[in-house]
Amino acid sequence: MLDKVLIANRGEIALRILRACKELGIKTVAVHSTADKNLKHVLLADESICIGKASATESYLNIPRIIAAAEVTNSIAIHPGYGFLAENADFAEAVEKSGFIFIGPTAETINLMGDKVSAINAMKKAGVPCVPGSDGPLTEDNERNKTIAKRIGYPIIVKAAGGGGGRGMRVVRNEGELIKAIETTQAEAGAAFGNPTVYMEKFLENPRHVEIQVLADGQGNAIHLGERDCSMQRRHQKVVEEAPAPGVSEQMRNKIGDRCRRACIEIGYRGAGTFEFLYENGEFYFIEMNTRIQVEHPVSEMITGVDLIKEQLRIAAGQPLSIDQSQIQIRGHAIECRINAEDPQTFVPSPGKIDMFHSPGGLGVRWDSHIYAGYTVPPYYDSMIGKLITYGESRDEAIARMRHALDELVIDGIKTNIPLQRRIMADENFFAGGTNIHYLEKKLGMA
Ligand code: MV4
Repeated sequence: MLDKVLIANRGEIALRILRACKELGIKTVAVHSTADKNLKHVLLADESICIGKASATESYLNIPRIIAAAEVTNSIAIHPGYGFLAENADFAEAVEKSGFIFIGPTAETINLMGDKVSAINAMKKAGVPCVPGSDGPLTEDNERNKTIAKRIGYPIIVKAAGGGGGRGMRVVRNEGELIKAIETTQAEAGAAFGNPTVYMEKFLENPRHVEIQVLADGQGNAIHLGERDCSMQRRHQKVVEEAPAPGVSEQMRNKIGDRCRRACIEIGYRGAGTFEFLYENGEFYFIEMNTRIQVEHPVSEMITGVDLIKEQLRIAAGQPLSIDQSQIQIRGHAIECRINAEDPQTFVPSPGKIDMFHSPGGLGVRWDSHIYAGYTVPPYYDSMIGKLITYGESRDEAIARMRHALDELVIDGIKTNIPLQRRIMADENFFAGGTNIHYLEKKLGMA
């Protein structure tokens, strides 16, 4: 096993990684900004190092400082968590070049998936179903672009190859808007990502966001852990996630899961990963792959019993996968509500001191959070302060447990989105299951 792991992140995921390390007998190093010296995982880690000022660019995004911290602590490996440097190929490369293990895929794989055009090409080649599209970058040839759009059929969507996660996209509903839209998206993409490359896809009007979790050891073995439905979102920020996805049959799961599993083997994928799909009329359409552990990984853990962070650590230590696909059984249902320090009406962040805190509990209730009474939520980072996850034998049982767990959860002193989560858990359409990516914004009167 790895002797010592440096955790290059903060908040709940840093604590989640620390707990997995402790279970495996791995020593832990916390790196933190000046604003984060009182983080729970910093206090629990074997060693901790302040790496810079509060601003993320000076600390959690500061590659030389993080590598220097790994050097002075004799760390073996670096876990990037999610966000920050987790999908930064230059970081993965710098980590490996400095003689440490990057807990994730190779820099080459991160680059392949970071470019959405090359990611789609790789997946299409590996037999993963994709959205009908341009099958490559658009060129200066406007007649060619019009022909591609006509073949696909309007509406189409122009996307930046360097984008992803909702940045750099434009819907086009007829040929008259096409050329202008391509040029604008190219210009924006060049400025935002330093890469003006754009591509085209059929625009799906009312899809759900369903993603497949995978684990691969880079030694020829890969498994899938079923799907998650992440359709309950606002402005590309997920609010509620669940597993399995309502309405996805075991047969469909096995079919799409097997395609993802095989694709991992074909591209030599290593680590935890997620295949993002749009799901419409019972069909899966690949859009992007995430090469990191994701915020919503706990719902997959709850329905499979697999500890995804421990698996990441074992894979990084060079161990082959300890489980094969036949040992993965989907059982029950899990829901995750993201708890944010924000105004539940305006969504404006609400940092500050938590003066009272009561955590929920009981059978099937999991609370992944670093907060405590007396903790001050800093204003510099993401507003997510915890994740409430409930498990039940059925979806109804998981929802019932979530409703009561939200009632038990008390966070006073700052505003939180707990009232919004209670509204969602009381929503009849959420209860019915299978709402699409536009549902929450419509409910909130945004769309
Ligand atoms: C799409 C789409 C419809 N059709 N692609 C937004 C985030 C990025 N990961 C991909 N996105 C979309 N791609 C086609 N061909 C609609 C979206 C989309 C979306 C996707 C997932 C979750 C929330 C979303 C919200 C708006 C648009």
